[in-house]
Amino acid sequence: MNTIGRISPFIVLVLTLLCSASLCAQSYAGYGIYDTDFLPPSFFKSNREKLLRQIGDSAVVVLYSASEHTRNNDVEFQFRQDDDFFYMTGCNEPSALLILSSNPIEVTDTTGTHTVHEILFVESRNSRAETWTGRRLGPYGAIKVLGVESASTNTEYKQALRRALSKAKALYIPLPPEEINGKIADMVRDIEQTTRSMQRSIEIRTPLHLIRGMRQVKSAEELKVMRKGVEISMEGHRQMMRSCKDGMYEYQLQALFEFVGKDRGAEYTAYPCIVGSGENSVILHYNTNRKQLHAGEIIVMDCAMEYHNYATDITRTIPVSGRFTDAQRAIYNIVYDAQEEAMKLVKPGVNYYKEVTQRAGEVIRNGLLQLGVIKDSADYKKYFIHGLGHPVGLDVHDVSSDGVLKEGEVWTVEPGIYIPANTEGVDSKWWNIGVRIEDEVLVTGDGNELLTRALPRKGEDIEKTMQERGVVGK
Ligand SMILES: [Mn+2]
Repeated sequence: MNTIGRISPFIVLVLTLLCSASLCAQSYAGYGIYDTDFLPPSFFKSNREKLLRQIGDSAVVVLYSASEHTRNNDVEFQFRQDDDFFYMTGCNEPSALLILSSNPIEVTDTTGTHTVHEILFVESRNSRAETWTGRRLGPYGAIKVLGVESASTNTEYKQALRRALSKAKALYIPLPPEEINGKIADMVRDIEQTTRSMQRSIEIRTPLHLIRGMRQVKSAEELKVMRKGVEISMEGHRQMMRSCKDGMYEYQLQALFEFVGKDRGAEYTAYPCIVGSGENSVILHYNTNRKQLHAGEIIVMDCAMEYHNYATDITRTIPVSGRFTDAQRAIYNIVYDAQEEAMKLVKPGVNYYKEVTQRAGEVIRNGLLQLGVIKDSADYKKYFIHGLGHPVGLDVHDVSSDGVLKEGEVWTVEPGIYIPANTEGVDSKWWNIGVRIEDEVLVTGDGNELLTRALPRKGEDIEKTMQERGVVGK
């Protein structure tokens, strides 16, 4: 009795927490949001605060969502949010606008009249429209779900903008992209006119370098989301390895990858899947994926999912038959060694585009010289024709940096060798061998962590995995 008496407040507390958590998830469902592992509102809030600190006093920032794009006639491409706008809001809706002001602005919204530094403008809720195109946050939902200080419908931004600009010396607004269209294009044009019509001179600047500077280093919360995307993409690759056989089509491997990716909850591929066999293995961004696979060929599979807006980027190269030929293995091992040697150098302070890239180039050059594929050492560049890698984040080719690595950045390391058929002076046994191995590394305090470690990468390990026929996870 006593024991129960003592435990019960604890049980009540636990039950209350559980209930509120489930109520929370349930109420978001009213806005069409069912996932419970999105980045928290505090992440986006802290990004907005960092940006406000960087723009200093008397400045206003306006950011806006991506446009919707027609695929054909009445059909639109699936909407994909603008990365910089997403990074500041967590909002995945079109026709949305964010105003940040270093001077407080007085607003009246669904929660009353108060002074704020941030207002998000979104489409109003409209049951008729939502029946066609899906549930929306609406202003109340934007405050509740995204945690912005204030929100209004996207027809009401003008007054707030005038108020914010009335005391501002500078307006930070991105230049509209060339393909801007629809409602957001009208809004951006209108903002330009409003700014010009103000009775005082306001300096117009771009905020993108500030936001992109922030985006380079990933927070622990972002890394959690990114690791999930990596985990899902690795599962997809394992499935392709286990299912690959002579006579299948490239698009069937792609279908298996995309099935696993979506089955594990990723929303989209991070880029169109590249599944290139034989003569297509030497085409860097081949993605029509229509050819039949034949034993004896090699396949470059550059496939990765996007999870909760964050990209992944992984490539594996496998033999159709399950066993590399001697020539394929020789090329594969050079690329593998180049990647190993390059990854050893990845740590804070090192210049990726110089030291790391150079090391991979040396290994490829020496390997090709040794095999007799090249005779002149400068010629290795004819076969290793792309950069060694790039940062990954919201964009698969994420915001650029000067290449000097910082703790918390995620980079790909993706050396490759591609030898097309009929390459003059190169023995025909090397023709149509394309190999790319691409992994993601996280720069840590004293080195790096290979995020894709769990996916077979050594030639022998790939062959072993290909023998495990069947369905991943079974
Ligand atoms: Mn890549």
